[in-house]
Amino acid sequence: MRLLIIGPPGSGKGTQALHIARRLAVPAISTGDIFRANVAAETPMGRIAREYMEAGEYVPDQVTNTMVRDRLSESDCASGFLLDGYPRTLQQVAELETVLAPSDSALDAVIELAVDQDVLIERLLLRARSQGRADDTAEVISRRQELYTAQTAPLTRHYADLGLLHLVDGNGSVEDVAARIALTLDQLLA
Ligand code: B4P
Repeated sequence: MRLLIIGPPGSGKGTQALHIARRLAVPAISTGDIFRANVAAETPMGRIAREYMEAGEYVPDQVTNTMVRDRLSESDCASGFLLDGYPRTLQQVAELETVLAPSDSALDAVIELAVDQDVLIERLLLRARSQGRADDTAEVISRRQELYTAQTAPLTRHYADLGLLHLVDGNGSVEDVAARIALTLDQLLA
């Protein structure tokens, strides 16, 4: 299966992506995680990504698209994948469609996590205290949310029009949300 998981910062994408990938035996590919690994290793890409991430801005499409294209060409993605945090812009949507077109491997589904605003903030501030991620300050969280609303939320309309979108309530515990996603996966696999 070829899946996307989409949702605002703090919606639990990365957390749930691991559950889904384990169940479907596909790689979970998080663009945020790949960028953070490159920032930590101080690669040329990491040096570019760092300034955008720390400001809560999106890393430029060209950089992100090249990275995802390379990752999807690896052999473990041949029979499926779960993309977490990509695409985030309409330009990335178009790029993903171009990447998948030659292999005739369209997406199977897009899972959107919907979470109340106060819950999102609470989770990210909690993570800021426990993990100290550079982009989890109140100011940067607010910018990330603003960008999500302006640039990423509109993508859900595109996937709804294609009949691919599955909206899941992302409020509640990790286990509650995982159980709701499992029901959606059951329907997709039936
Ligand atoms: P991401 O790493 O994708 O950051 P995120 O949106 O906060 O998602 P994340 O997966 O970390 O958090 P989650 O909601 O699972 O991106 C970081 C940055 O990278 C972006 O701002 C951007 O600069 C750059 N970037 C990434 N992809 C890009 C792209 N395609 N184009 C351009 N730039 C890109 O979880 C948040 C917290 O909530 C966690 O601590 C988790 O433990 C907790 N949590 C989750 N579910 C919970 C639950 N049910 N109950 C309680 N806590 C829960």
